Amino acid sequence: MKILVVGGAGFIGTNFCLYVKKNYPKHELIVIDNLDYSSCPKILHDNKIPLYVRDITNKHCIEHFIKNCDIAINFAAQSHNDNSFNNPKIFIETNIIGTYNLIQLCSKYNKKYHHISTDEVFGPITNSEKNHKIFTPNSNYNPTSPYSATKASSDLLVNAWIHSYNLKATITYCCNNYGPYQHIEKFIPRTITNLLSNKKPHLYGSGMQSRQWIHVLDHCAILMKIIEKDLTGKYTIGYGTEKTNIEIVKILNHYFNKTPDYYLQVKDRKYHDFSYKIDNTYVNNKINFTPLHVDLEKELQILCEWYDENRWFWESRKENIEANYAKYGQ
Ligand code: TDX
Repeated sequence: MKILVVGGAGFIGTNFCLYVKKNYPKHELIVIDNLDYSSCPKILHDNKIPLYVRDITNKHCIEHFIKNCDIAINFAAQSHNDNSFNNPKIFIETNIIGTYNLIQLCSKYNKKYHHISTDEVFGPITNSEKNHKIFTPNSNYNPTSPYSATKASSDLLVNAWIHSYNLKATITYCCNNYGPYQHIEKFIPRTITNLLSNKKPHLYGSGMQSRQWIHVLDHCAILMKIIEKDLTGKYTIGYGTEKTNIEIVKILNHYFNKTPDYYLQVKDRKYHDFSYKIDNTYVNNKINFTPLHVDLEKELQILCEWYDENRWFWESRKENIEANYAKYGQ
């Protein structure tokens, strides 16, 4: 199978390529990516995975790639909530127009399309709802940030193209991913690289918000099972371990021999979703899957070592990222 990995030089896309190359060597991988600030082409080059610099907002320059693949899997997105509050337009362009271009072309050439969505499209679960609310593929959409609104919009386009144009597509909604090659603007790598730089972690607001954390390679393994089984439909993926943000900071502080309260409480997000909870039943009924990376504390320790050993990946970016956060009091 010829798999077109759209946005394959970003965090999840890179891990997906490495996972497929190692575990499904019979498949051919081709990556298109616009190589924006969060991409890292080096890993693809080192692993001899073909990469073409293309932007999905330009339909003509991606047409050839869709025409010549068996399936396109779309990881390409502006994905950082904090950035979306300050510069929403680029989220609309990449996440909505980009998806529109991809599904138009997949319908035209009768190619299968997989859309990477997110738990955030369902909106927050509040503290009082925590024990009884859980998201399934049939849950209502209620996005609260410009980022999640653009992801929700793109999901709706995919859904409409399935009905209106017979697009053969799948959508997955996964919980928060962690693992190697994640850009250091995100919470876990930002916290680890702060600690590696002798700076305190920055905690937004109370730190009582929680996320379900899944290792990126478990997410990639599920995606490949969905692709291999040639499934259609929508699947929520929530095999992650739930932790509050303050719990994550305390775990990481412990590895760095810091006291649990070694953090800076900074300005909260403009709107900060309290938590999400994702159901696995639908995906479990279709695939046989046991996650491999279930011990979050052990995996976080391995990840700290990875960021320590791979300073080439982040050290030169760190100052700019932190200067940008400082502009907004975070
Ligand atoms: O320095 C920080 N301090 C902090 O307390 C940062 C960067 C974040 N946070 C908090 C905000 C969130 O509650 O940590 C939590 C996680 O933040 P992010 O890493 O920015 O992730 P989140 O907003 O939960 O969104 C992530 O999961 C869903 C991804 O970034 C999205 O792309 C994905 O769709």
